[in-house]
Amino acid sequence: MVSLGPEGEIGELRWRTVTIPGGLFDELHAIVIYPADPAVMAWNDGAPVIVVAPPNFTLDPTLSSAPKPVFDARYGVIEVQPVYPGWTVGGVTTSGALDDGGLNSGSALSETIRFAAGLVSLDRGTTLGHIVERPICNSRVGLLGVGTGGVTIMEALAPVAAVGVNTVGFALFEVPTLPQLITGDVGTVWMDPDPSADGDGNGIAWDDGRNIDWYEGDCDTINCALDYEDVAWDAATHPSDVFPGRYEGAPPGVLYLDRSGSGALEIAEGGGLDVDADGVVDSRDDFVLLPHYASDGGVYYNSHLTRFAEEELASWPAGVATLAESEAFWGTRTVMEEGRVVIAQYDPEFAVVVAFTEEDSLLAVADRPQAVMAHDLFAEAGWSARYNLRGAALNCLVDPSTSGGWAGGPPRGTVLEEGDTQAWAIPEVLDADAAALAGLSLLWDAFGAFDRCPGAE
Ligand SMILES: [Ca+2]
Ligand SMILES: [Ca+2]
Ligand SMILES: [Ca+2]
Ligand SMILES: [Ca+2]
Repeated sequence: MVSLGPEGEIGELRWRTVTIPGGLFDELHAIVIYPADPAVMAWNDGAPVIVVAPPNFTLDPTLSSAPKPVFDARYGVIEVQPVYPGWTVGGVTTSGALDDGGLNSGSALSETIRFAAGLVSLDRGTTLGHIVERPICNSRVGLLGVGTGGVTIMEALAPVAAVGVNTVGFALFEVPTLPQLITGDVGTVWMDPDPSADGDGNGIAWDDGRNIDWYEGDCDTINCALDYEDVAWDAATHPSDVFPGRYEGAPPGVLYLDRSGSGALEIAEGGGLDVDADGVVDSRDDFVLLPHYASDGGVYYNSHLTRFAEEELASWPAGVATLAESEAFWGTRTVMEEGRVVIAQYDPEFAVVVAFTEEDSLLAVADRPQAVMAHDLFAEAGWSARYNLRGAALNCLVDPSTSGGWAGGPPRGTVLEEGDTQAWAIPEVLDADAAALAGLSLLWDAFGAFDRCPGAE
């Protein structure tokens, strides 16, 4: 087996694909991304290693020729990404079918962590250190979950304790923590009739597509108490009729809340939910609920909604997963369920960072139940959890003129109410680097101040 595959450059970064032996896969690949200049390191002793779990519920074909790095070269981090089963990234394809963030994706990530932490060598004894040609500190690696990649981190850590002990912990960046949040039942940012205008006058321009039935405190660690009572099925409408340009390959038919009480689904002219064109999806506009359209053709609404719908609908729509099928699909695809398994397995030595920017990348709810529930899950287990960035790490890494004067997240251990989260959000000026900064804050919590900032704590 040949260990090293295609390589390339992106700006001041180099990347290289590797083949990881063993595991469940006939062929398992990962991508190593590192600064071209070996002198760029966060610590003098060696470069830290972060395994990044990119979002993976839906195949991203734009990665087929080159990976998408999270860490800019100037941070001096060695970044390792798995190539999930069925994915092609940087010209290499991991064997197996796409599994939409399921256990096989978790297994690919788990093997990638083992490689990054030096527990698995490649062909001819090649290690990560050989590939990047500089000293590295990888006896314990950081993990960074981006979006649904955070779900996969839990799936990677839950089954095998031997993997997790080689991590310092994980940063979860804008992770939808429950199936109802992955499917966007609280409303998504792209449902907003006008992302630049504040339709409901609450001071936030991007939240006007939220489900008007969501209230602060509605989500616990199992479900969000959304009102699905008016749920109905429209067999003829295609999801792309409602949301032009999205879900074009999906089968027809949508579940919706008949808020107008008309007995039929009304959508806005040209698409969208704002039928009365007042700039907000409100209590008079029907609300379309979305499933996960799986790679295997399955249509999986979250189990909480499916249970409601099975009781309300006179007949079950063909092609839509039943409650039993929905529960089987969503079983491990939740941070909150798998997170409890992870907590039960490991010593409370992991650091946890729960990060979010001013404008969420998915959910139209500025109170961020997803972040609060993730933080509290680990903090209540006695783990060292923080929101967003350590101020000192921010000041070390980012020129104050580009951070808009933002001072960082709240001190480690701070408990936030949902209504307080927006005030502590990473500002939009840092948006492009926010996930990387969350990962770097995790490293700082685990290993101490970066050598490039002497005297900082
Ligand atoms: Ca708006
Ligand atoms: Ca608003
Ligand atoms: Ca209606
Ligand atoms: Ca409206």
